[in-house]
Amino acid sequence: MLSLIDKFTDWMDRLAETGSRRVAQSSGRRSFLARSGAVLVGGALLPVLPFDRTFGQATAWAAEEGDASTCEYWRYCALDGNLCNSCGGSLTQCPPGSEISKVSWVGTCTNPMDGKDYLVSYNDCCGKAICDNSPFCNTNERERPGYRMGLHNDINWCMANASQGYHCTVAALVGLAE
Ligand code: ABN
Repeated sequence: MLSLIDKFTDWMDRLAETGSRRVAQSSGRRSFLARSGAVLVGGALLPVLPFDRTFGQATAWAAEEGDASTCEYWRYCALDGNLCNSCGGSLTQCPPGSEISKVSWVGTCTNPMDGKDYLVSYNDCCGKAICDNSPFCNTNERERPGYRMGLHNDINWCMANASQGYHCTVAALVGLAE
């Protein structure tokens, strides 16, 4: 008597056989070989193709130096707010209990390590009382007065969140400024 495993392997065999017969019937030997060749060559080339391997980790391509708990840190060049880094969060992550703002202010800062300009997104962390455990930074490079609305950053970016209380600000790299 056939065991369950034997039955299963029989079924798999039949499935594979039917599949191969169908492929063989619907295509000539040449086109079958050409297609298999293309699949093999494609598979071998895939790992050497030049695609972004950082998977969104901006710091992988920007050399870093400096102390991210002080206002002098290079990414904070256009910041107006408290540093989440000193409030239980990090340079890019809101402290527990607060949530990232839906809108942000984007500044352009020069990285002293490579001399290149980077776009930095300043997002406020919302829904918690202001964090007074951090220095208040008001560097504001390239910021303009309130009547130039799009260039003004003295704004609570929690305005579009359900809970609009301002807690602190994070600074994530967006990309190279061209
Ligand atoms: N973007 C920081 C902030 C929050 C409240 C008021 C002014 C600035």
